[in-house]
Amino acid sequence: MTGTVYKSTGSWYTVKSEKGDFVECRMKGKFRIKGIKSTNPIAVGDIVDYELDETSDAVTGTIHNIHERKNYIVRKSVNLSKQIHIIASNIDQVFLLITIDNPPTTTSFIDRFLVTAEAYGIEAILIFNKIDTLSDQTLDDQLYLQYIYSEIGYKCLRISSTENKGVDKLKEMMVGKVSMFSGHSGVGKSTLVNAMEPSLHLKTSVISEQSKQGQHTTTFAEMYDLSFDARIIDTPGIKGFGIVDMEPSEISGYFPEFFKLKDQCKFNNCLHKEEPHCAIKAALEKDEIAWSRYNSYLKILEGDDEHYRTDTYGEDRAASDETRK
Ligand SMILES: Nc1nc2c(ncn2[C@@H]2O[C@H](COP(=O)(O)OP(=O)(O)OP(=O)(O)O)[C@@H](O)[C@H]2O)c(=O)[nH]1
Ligand SMILES: [Mg+2]
Ligand SMILES: [Zn+2]
Repeated sequence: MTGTVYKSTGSWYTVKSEKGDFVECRMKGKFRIKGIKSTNPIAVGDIVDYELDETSDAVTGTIHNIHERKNYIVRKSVNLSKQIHIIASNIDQVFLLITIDNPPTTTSFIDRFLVTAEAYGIEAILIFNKIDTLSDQTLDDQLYLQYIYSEIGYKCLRISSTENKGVDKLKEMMVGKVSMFSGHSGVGKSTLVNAMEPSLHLKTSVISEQSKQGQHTTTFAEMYDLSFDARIIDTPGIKGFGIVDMEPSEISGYFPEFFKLKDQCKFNNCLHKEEPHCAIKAALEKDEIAWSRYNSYLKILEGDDEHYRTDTYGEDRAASDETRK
């Protein structure tokens, strides 16, 4: 039988069959997909072949094959530094939820996310959430960010999940597709899913007054069918996105506004650092490229990934426990 993985908790996978019922499945043995070293062999969104177990009273199944993934999005694993964690697969578009100060989302985080999505060929859309909370200052910051990213060509939405503003436009963009919500803990991913489909009652938590951080309320990625012919994958908050195995020369290709100019650099292997007659640096001086984007580029080039070391939450722990067995 064939089905789609809707939830994965490390050792059990909730699979939706083609008929529409849900079966709890385990994985047969230890099979790995060639070329991917991940802490989780099966991810939400995977299409799998499974058999129903004959022995158990409850209806359970065993997965024996994973269909080839159209795409997938990963981050570096915390505990096993060389490994990656597949957040979800077979997605049509990914929405990054951004809040300006509750919690703060940095441009470096946004840009790593966008580079990851570009590298995996998944359309990324930015959602500025909690627009109801903006002050004069943070409104300026929000509009400036929106300006930078729309100029590059990224679609941007302004939403208040709690006041239901901008939600209808988002729903329109989701019809007929599998979408994923991503962003830091506390930006309102689950709240936004609830705003679109109140009957789901997903668990949400207020962010800490003191640290201005979320509380990692959602601990496993999970897919939901929505009533308007759309599917959404809600994911746990993330501190950093893994830039996995990227050659230095490749990185600027994932910054669309750099990519457009790079043929004009004097050297065709220009890394846009100290090289003379660099079109990207010239554009930067003319304010045609944002400094924040250039700084993110340099950080990725240097392989600076301090973000990941402090990133811990349930999904990773469960997945690596499984790996150790
Ligand atoms: N004022 C305001 N508050 C919001 C909005 N969206 C979410 N919140 C609040 O932000 C807090 C965090 O929301 P969650 O939905 O739990 O955040 P999350 O992104 O799912 O967090 P994790 O599951 O931890 O990754 C809750 O108290 C929400 O009520 C919004 O648009 N405006
Ligand atoms: Mg959540
Ligand atoms: Zn250059």
